[in-house]
Amino acid sequence: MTELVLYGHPDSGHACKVALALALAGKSFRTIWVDIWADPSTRQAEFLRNSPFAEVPLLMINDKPFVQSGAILLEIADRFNCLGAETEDGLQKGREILLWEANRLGLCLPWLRLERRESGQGFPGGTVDWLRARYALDSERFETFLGRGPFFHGDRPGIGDCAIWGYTQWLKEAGVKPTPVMESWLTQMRNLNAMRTPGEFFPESEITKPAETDNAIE
Ligand SMILES: N[C@@H](CCC(=O)N[C@@H](CS)C(=O)NCC(=O)O)C(=O)O
Repeated sequence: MTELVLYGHPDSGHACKVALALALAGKSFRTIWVDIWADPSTRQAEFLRNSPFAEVPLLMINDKPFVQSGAILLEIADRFNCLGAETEDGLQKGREILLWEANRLGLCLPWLRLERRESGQGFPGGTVDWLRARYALDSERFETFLGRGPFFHGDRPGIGDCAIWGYTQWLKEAGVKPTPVMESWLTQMRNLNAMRTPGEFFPESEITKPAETDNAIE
């Protein structure tokens, strides 16, 4: 049996992407809450030993560390043959969405959310306009990528859906609006049996049981 330990925090969309993927894959995993708002040097020693930038998510698979949310999603899909990786086309689609998300929605949404959280402190003039302009284009392209849906991977969600969910779950907190197509995808995502709130995914050190759902792959 594979031992899975995920270090994360409920404010981290990157960590939520990985937690959702494990839940959809029907895997048992333990989560360890890391204080991402504290001085990095105060974080757990095992975490600091294994996460080179002291960032979440860190996924330990049988004691081997995996970092960078996109790379972790690909590892999960490939290792467990799930979430799109069951077919060549699905895996290719997953890779394309992951890299697009990291460069686009995964850039503008976390910063727009942080800007509101910090009431603009430390953000040079023009930053928000630039990020919002990027979001406007990203939300159009979201629709192109989604195609006929209902999920990015077709009838069932895959790693691409997990990646895009990471920060689109907080559009309101980022001060932007979803398009109608985004809204309907977000509703489908929220209704997945494996879905949990960030706080449910990352309570302090608790075993997160796999959801018994139609979405579970095994
Ligand atoms: N590119 C990384 C980004 C990870 C990241 O930015 N993690 C943030 C939380 S969302 C973090 O751990 N911040 C704490 C810090 O930098 O001290 C990924 O995709 O995993």
